[in-house]
Amino acid sequence: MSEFHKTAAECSMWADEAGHLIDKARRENLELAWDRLEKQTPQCNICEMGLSCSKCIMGPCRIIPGLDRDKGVCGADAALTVARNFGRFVAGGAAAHSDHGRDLVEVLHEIGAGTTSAYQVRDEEKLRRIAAEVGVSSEGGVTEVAAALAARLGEDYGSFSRGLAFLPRVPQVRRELWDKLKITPRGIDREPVEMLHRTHMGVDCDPVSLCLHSARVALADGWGGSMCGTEISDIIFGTPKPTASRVNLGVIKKNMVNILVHGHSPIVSEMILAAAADPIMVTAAREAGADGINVAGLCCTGNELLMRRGIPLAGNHLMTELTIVTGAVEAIVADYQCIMPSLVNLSQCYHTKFIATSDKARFPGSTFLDFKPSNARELAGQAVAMAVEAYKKRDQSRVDIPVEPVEITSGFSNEAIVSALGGTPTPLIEAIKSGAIRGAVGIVGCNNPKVKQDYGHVTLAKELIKRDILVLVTGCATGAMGKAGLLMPEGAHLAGEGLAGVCRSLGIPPVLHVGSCVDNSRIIQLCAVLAKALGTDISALPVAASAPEWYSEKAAAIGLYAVASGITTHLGLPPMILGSPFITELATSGLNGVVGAAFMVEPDPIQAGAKLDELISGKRQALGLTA
Ligand code: MSK
Repeated sequence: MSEFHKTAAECSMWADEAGHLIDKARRENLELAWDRLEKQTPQCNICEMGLSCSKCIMGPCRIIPGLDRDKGVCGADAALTVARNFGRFVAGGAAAHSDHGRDLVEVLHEIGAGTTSAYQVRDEEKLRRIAAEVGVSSEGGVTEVAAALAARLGEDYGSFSRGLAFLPRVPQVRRELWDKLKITPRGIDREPVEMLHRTHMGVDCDPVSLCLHSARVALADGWGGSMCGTEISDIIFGTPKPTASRVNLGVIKKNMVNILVHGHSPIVSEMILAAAADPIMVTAAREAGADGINVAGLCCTGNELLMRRGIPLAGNHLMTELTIVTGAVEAIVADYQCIMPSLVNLSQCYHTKFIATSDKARFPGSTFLDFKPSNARELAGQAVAMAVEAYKKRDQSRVDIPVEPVEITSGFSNEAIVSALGGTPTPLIEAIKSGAIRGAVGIVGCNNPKVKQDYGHVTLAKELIKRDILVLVTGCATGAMGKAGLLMPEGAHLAGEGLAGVCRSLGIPPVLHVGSCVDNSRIIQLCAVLAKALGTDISALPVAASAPEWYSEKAAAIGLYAVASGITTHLGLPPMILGSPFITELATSGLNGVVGAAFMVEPDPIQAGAKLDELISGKRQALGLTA
């Protein structure tokens, strides 16, 4: 167990509000993720190394090199077993992001077909711009263009796409490399399905071939499914602009009906937000004794509402259970991904309604509302009405909201960043050339109860900005950065002189919130824009990515599409590959010679900051810039 492993007791040393509510849960005999982790510890070392296989019933097999068990029943050795397991892990993440993206394409299709009135195109300029970019007609009525764009992006989900619509965004030199390596993604759905095929017993038995296909799967996510999710969400719900908001448990209000939206897709959460503003609902809430209705976000659907609407963020992945423990949450409305099944039982210990809304994410014991674009408005009204009813059953003596909210700024889409720079990326390029901004790191992703909550994110960000390295943040790292004051322009006092000067002149924070986990596509797109402007490949840029507290298959897919795009990626915890020295070496070093980037595993965020600084210095020098 590393020194960064965090027990429930240690949690209170780091995040006061978390520790406070963990203590409350103890008094109320409630079990949380940290408790379950302790019960699971020590965890299976063979699984942790990626050396167990349960993909057929000749097994399950445990590969233990050196103990005369160096092969499974089928003959697969450590390298093949690790490669198969990692391939499926990445495919799970890519499938999740891409299926999310498909849901947005389908809503755009319904807008085009005129079969939904709940959703409209809010950013017509972006609709027409993206349509023109991907080669469909941008002329004509909005519904006509929406239908054509949905049809074009829908093609990318099949096997016979003419080539992913967003691939021309990738610098030519990188596309040629992918073609040479045979890892250019051919279809968003095709690559994860092919991974399931390849990892069936007796198909692809070459660990290198499987690793290359893992990269292709991840690229289909980053430049395909996730990019569709981001771009279509912007078209339907609006492209984010800098907006003020608040973060932490303090955004839950004692005298309000509190509705927390949880999951990833803005399709449901945007409707809940609209329904909560309905004067009839607000009157009902007042009649129930509340001052009104308060909507706040959790995890990435929270990031979606935060970016576009300035809706406050109550917490990230590890805070979701604790929001219920405040005793002041009337409803959690969930769509999919990163929603702990434990939330249903926990909500039953309070007056909280847990409302599931996606047919593909069912939660036994919850209330299920089968959201579709055709009924979204009506069902959102039902969900809000349930929350109002729940308020009447709230036990005010159990309410405990231990903190006041912290102010943040959000909404830094690529369009917003370029607009802040005067309409062109040139000032950013000049700042990088001059060394005022020495480079940039995208800090992405989750929390994990094995890691001190928020510590990895915040410590690494501080290490980077003090070295004049701009940080872009997505997903659950956002809450951590916000609580630490790094999402406000005033946070620039923690930055080096160069970055602080840029922040002051533009009025921006040293850490820019760029969205949810699908919105890591914004970061790779921005890197592609910079690389093209400099006439180079992405791998030459002084940039990196980091997931200091990651836990999910999606984070693995993000990390791998970043690496395959040429962006070295730091991980605070190793993936389950250490059982194969060959695969471990390939991931952490060998890939440099293949795609010009690799994974860097470093649990200590201070050390990670120093290593990323060294990487960025090297890239700068190779470009002929001062280190
Ligand atoms: S929600 S994937 S815990 S960022 Fe996107 Fe947060 Fe990670 Fe889920």
